[in-house]
Amino acid sequence: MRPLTVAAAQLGPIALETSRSATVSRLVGLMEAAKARGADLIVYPELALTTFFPRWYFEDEAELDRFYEREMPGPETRPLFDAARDLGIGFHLGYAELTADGTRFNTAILVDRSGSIVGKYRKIHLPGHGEHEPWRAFQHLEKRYFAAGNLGFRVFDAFGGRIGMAICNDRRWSETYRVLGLQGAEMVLIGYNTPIHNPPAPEHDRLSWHHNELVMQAGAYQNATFVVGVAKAGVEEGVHQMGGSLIVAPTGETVAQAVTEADELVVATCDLDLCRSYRDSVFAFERHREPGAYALIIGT
Ligand code: CDT
Repeated sequence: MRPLTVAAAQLGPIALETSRSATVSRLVGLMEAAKARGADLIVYPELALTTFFPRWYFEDEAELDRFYEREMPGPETRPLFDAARDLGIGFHLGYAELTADGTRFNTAILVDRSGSIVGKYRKIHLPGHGEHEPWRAFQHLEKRYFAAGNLGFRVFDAFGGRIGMAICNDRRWSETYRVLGLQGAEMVLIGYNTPIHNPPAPEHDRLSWHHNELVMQAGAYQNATFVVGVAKAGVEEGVHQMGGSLIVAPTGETVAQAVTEADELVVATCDLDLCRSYRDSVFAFERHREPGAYALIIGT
C-alpha cells in the first residue's frame, strides 16, 4: 500500500473585485479543513486566485496585469506557503503567471509539505480565440492572454509517488495523459474553469458533465493513473461554470465527486500501488504499445 490522501478543493465563484488576500484566506481555510480530513495534498483549480478573466476583452494589455503573479510566492500568496509548512500539507495551485521577460502563462505549481515548490507546469492546450468576437455572450480569450506552455508535460517525484500536472482543456486531449503516462505518472492533477455554454457549439452544452467525466476516466484507465479534476464552479460574473470535481482511480472509476457548485472538498485516499496492476498487465507500455504505427500523431 502507498496511500496518498488527496483533497480536490472545488471553488465556487470568485468575483472580479475580490482581493487577492481575501481569496488566499479562503484557500487557507480550505487547506485547514483538508488537513483536518487527513489530506496529504490539496488541489486547487485553474486560475484559482482570480475570477476567470479570459471571459472579457481587454483592449489595453496593461489592464490585464492585475490578474497575473510576477513572483510565487509573492507578498499576497505567501500565507498559502506558510500554512502548508505549518500544517504539513502539500498543495497544487493554478494561477496566471507574468514572467520577467513579459510572457504570460496559465500556470500550475506543486508545493510539498515543507512549503517548497517541487514542480511547475504551463498550460499547453489553450482553447478559445485570440481576437475579440462580439457575437459571443462571453469571450474565451486564452489564446490572446497566454502563450502556449514551454515546459512540456513532466512528472515530479513527490508525496511518495510520481505526480503529473495538466490544466483544463489539456484534459480533453489523450496525448496529455499518454506523455505523462510514459513517464510513469501515478496521479495527474488538473484544475479547470469550464463554462457550461460553449458559444461556437451550443449543441454540446447538455453533454458538459458527460465529457468532463469521460475524458478523465479514459485518461486514468488508459494510462494506469489516478486523475484529480478540480473545478472553479457556479455562476461567476454571469457565466455558469460546471462543477463535477472528481477523483478517478486507474480502474477508470470515479471514487469521489462534488455534489455542489460551491467551495467543497472532495477527499479520497488513493493507493498508488493500484497503478501497478494496470501498468503491469493490459497497459504494460513496453510490451504492448506499437509506436511504429503512431508516427502520424507526432506530425503537425
Ligand atoms: N479553461 C478552459 O480551458 N476551458 C475550456 C472551455 C472550453 S473551450 C472554449 C475547457 O476545455 O474546459
